[in-house]
Amino acid sequence: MKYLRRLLNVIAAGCLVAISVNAQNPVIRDQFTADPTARVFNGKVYLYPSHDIPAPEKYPRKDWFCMEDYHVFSSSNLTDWTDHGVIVTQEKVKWVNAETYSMWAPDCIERNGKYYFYFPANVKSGSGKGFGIGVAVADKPEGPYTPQPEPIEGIMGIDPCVFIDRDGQAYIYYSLNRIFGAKLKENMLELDSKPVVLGEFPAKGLVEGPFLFERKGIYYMTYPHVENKTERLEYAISDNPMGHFTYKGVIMDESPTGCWTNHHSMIEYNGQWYLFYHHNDYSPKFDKNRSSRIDSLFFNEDGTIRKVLPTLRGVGVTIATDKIEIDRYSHISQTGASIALLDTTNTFRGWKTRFTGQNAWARYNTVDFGKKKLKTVQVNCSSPAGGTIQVRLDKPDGILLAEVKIPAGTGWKTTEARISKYQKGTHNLVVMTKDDKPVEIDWVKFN
Ligand code: FUB
Repeated sequence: MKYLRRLLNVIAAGCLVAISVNAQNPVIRDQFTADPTARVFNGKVYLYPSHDIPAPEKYPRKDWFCMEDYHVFSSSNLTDWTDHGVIVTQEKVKWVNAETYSMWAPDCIERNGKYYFYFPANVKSGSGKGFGIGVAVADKPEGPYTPQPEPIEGIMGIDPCVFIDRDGQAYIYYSLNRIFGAKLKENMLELDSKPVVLGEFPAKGLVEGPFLFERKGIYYMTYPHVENKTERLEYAISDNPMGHFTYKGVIMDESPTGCWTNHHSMIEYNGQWYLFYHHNDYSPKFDKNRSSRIDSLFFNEDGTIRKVLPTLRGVGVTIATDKIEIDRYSHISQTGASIALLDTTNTFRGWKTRFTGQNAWARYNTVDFGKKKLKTVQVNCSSPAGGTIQVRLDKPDGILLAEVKIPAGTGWKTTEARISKYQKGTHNLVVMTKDDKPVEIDWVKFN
């Protein structure tokens, strides 16, 4: 029996490694992934999110966060993500109170070829209400990770962020309503200074999820903060990793749809900066089940950060011969175009684009049409009255690639049409209605 269970585990782990999940936003599409910390290791991007799950029967707090383990994902193009499976689970960490499902926002950092994964969780001893921060160590970014037997001594708090300065000094930041900072010893497992409150951050409106990075000699302390109703992302800068920090502004406004938390990280990858953050895309009615998103981040000449507008399109290049989900649009027409979930009972099935008027359009940026001539386009759609869709390049009045007459009827059908004019290279794709017959589209694909 034991052998059989072990065999099944091995097979399950193998399956996880093989799963490659598509972008765009949200980037991980088969499970909830909150609090995304991204790191670049060995030329690849590794994503260490926390893992929201629907509350199991034995967990009484149905209206609260519920998290029992962590996965790690990797990508070299920010578009295709590989799930490396579970790296740390509450059941296997001695000091964690596994009744609380409290494996909150983590971080990971490399030092001297070892990878240190930091995670907060409710400790077993004491009142059972306090959070400690644990460390698990691995030889590779994707693990296997071995948790330390005890949390870091001297810290009670959540949302660790670890930073190694150019001089080799490591720092840990975390929060407990305020932001704390301390030095870490070379072993990355123990404090090298007493944690202090970085007092320049707001004392009102929960401040959590600190993320510190350095760029061109400026230390950026970035953090979610509730100024009005929900968390927005703000930042402050300093010439020292322990401050004093000067407030500079808002990086991302409060969620337009009311997701209470936002938690983020930033990386530079292949010369471009990216903001990783979360939103309750797959759980519109319960904002404790969140999903990771990515959008590009830009700096002004003076080092200040430009505000990021959250998008559904996200980042990365989409290959024309893949299924292009235009519901993750870059822009849509002001009237006649919208999106909806494909299946409200299984939100992970994703979304569809709805067109309800003539000349309604959705533009999906950065599609790579490759070097070879593509001959046909397929549209997976449904149109009770049989509408006609135009597929164009770059803009609504751009080159007409194909016209697709959709047969009248209910249910999803894939209709194919020949491409009349074709251009190679990377373009924006526009899908639009020729008439006013309602059409729903799941995906578009070139062959
Ligand atoms: O995911 C649980 C908690 O919600 C995180 O630790 C916070 O940053 C917030 O995102």
